[in-house]
Amino acid sequence: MTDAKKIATTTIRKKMTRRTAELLRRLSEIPKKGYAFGHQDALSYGITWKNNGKKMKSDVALVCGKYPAVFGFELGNLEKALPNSIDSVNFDIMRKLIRKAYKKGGVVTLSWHPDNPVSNGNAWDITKAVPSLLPEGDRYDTLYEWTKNLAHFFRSLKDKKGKRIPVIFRPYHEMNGGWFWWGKGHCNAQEYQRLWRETHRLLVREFKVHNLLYCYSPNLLFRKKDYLTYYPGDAYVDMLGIDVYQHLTTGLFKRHLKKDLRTLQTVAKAKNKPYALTETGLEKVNTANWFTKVLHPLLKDSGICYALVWRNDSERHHYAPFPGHTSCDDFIRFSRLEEVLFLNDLKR
Ligand code: BMA
Repeated sequence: MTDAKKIATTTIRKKMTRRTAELLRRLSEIPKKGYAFGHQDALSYGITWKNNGKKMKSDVALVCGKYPAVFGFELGNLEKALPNSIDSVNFDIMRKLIRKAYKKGGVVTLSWHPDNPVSNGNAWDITKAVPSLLPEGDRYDTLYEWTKNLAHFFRSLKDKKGKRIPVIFRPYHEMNGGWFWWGKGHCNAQEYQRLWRETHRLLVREFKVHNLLYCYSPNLLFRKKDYLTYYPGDAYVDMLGIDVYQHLTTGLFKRHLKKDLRTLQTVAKAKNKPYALTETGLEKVNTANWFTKVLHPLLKDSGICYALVWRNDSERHHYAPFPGHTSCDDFIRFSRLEEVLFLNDLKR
């Protein structure tokens, strides 16, 4: 690392708000007690309801009486300054829910599925785009505008006293898969890293956003050495993650997750950064005792700070139980396990 870069890095770290540094410390300390349970869009909607932002509500809480400790929110569409996310959550309501989650001691993590800046299709439109977003590219102005719109939202996340709420930002995820425009096959590792660093630079330097922790999260790996292929560098990443879903058999999921969690642990320990299972789940949760017999045994000694299951969109697309679901009893048992931390277990 050149001296100039070293100085730049130190400056960036120093600007992090006190609360953001505190969030980083909290995340590092969670594994001493267990791991936190997270749910994507937990507060925004459930299978039969939608939140207007006035009160906390969650399918998970309706089932087991406890709120998740980690709350996922999705930012897709915010880059275009649209009023609602790609999953139909109004951003003003989202802001209110983030405030409530933080006030109660919860951890907030933000995913982002931005549209394809070249084709105007969605995040899954794999028209080549990354090179054109880079400073020398012909769509750099789009990256600038989009990042500005995100920054505006991040800066608006404030508690009652006007202090900025710290959140985890997990952009350009699952880059080692080929399904997103920023993923494998649609840009090379160097272009990806430059996109990440430029986004980071714009947020920190240009738009003065200092309440974010940056999380790097590839999808399921094939080889251990693949974890860092797209890694933008220690100065641009605060925590490490991995997304591993059960798409096929339980046996395969167990084998894959076990291996990947070990990789994650090794890399994160060497880098001294907290790490998490940033997305997981079995769609529809239709395996008996999945939470207590499949997921938990894999996670309990993994050292992760949290595991987040994906969203409860509909009867066909959900990852957490809801009242009446066949996995409710198992989930209640899961929620009572000492090592599984819910909102009340995370003291700030
Ligand atoms: C995917 C699905 C989509 C959703 C996207 C972003 O896994 O749940 O329906 O739009 O995540 O949240």
